[in-house]
Amino acid sequence: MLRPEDTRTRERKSLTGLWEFQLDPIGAGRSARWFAGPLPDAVQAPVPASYNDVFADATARDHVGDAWYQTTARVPRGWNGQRIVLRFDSATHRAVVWVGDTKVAEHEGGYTPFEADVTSLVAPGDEVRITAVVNNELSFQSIPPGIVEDTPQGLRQRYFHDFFNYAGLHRAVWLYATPTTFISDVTVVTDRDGSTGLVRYAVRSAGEAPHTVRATLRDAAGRTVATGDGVDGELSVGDAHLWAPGDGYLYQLDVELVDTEGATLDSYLQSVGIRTVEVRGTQFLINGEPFYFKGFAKHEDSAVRGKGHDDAFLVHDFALLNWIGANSFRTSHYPYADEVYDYADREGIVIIDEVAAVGQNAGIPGSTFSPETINDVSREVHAQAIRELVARDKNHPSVVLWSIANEPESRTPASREYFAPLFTLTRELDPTRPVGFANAPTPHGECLVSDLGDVLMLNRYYGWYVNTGDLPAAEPGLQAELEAWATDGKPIIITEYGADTIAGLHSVAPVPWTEEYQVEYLEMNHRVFDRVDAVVGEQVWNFADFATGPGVRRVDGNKKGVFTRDRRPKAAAHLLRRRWMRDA
Ligand code: BDP
Repeated sequence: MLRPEDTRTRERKSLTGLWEFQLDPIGAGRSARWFAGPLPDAVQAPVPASYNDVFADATARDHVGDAWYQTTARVPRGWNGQRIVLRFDSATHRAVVWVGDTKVAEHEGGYTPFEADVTSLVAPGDEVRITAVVNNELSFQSIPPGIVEDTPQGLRQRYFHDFFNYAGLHRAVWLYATPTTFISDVTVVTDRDGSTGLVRYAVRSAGEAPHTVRATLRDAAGRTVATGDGVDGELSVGDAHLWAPGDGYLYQLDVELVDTEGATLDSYLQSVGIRTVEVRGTQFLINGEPFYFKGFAKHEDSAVRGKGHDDAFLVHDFALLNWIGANSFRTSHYPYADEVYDYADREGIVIIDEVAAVGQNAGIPGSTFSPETINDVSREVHAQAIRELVARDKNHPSVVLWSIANEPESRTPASREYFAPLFTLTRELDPTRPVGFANAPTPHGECLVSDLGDVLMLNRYYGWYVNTGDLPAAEPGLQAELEAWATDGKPIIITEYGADTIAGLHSVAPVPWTEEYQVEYLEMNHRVFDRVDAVVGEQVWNFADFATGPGVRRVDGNKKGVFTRDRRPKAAAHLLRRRWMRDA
């Protein structure tokens, strides 16, 4: 699905700002047709933002069920004769949308966009009422999974992942216009032949007017470097400036639909980074060069906004990634806002892109994947989430690896049966990128899913959850495990390692939760990584402290951040900076 853009033939209008908002704890609104008029008892809420923390009460924070958003928007006068589309960049975890009294969209999954052609329902110059009911309930058939319990005190949401179940309209909402004959999709795959860059493109279109496709590739200075005709083709770029980690060089592909007279019907701009990705033996190669992942697993998380996208945090977080010498991060544990990938493309930051399949581990052996729990229906929801992830992110040069789950139960035949078709699907959707999943502490020899991946992504906590506070014992344990995995002959990326740390808590001896312990913990891990050749990356859990549900192991959230929630460095940040800047 293409992003809304302003081009010579397209225009978009952002609907961010304050919307009318109402919680619906008893689920009355759908049958009472709240979409058919102003919400009965609305307050205002910001879009984008999670609704949980913006109000000063527990009702919104702990809400389980439907929440209603409504706005009125004036359709731009100039959009006569155009195709008009309403797009939500995300609605967590699912939504139904009405324009006026008409239902226009229904979407499952909280982290990918959806849209509806509303041309027949709106008139340029007129005002329209847009209503969305957003639901945050998690079940065994949702991604991520959870269980809603009906208690005497009301509905309670349980889930198996370690971050707060923020919900709402976390990203932008758009009205946009395209011509009625329009470009519906663009796919770009890049390769290289010596110093020549190859850009293979495929364009899909819809609409009545007869047309052909013209493609013009321009370099960053705006000079045309290649042109092509036809719905698909291969463009050659002599002496190409490759996209590479730390060098986010982008070309622009100007795609046009051209009518029989040669006039432009529609135009869409797709940025292109020319690069290759390959797994060879235990190496992860970008442009044929061995790449070592240095960075973090992150979260979309900040005070007040929750998971609401914020450009200031985007730019600041990337500034900190640069400062610390990181070259990559994983979008743990769900696809992030589109803006994040655009910015990573231009900043030359590498992304492991993860679908929201986190917590597929009910903790009871044998119970996770079963007809009564995570079953065939769940797998189809999961498959659809992968389809939407790849469709949205396939053209980003920053994305080098798909992660199709985080820490699922992976030692039973049922888990293998569940995952095998999902690996196949991901490779069919995108044969150009490797696929993996983040393995929980399922040891080598017991994991029945890891061999399905192209890389081994390991989340390991020796010295924290294992050998707590005992780094001398943790070190050989970690080393022995990594050496065992290395015998598989695949690259190993340590996708999580970390220690909870209260900023400002100090001790002479390295005691868990102190800044000193986090430093020594990381140093111990690094010694081991450096001794195992197959390790091609280290991503610390986590970039910053983040909110979680309540728990006896969580003090105001998860404190494994190298930065605090407001992005101040802990001592560990300086250690990482020294290590990661060493060979920068
Ligand atoms: C890992 C999970 C991550 C948690 C982390 C932790 O992948 O989501 O937050 O552990 O416990 O198991 O801090």
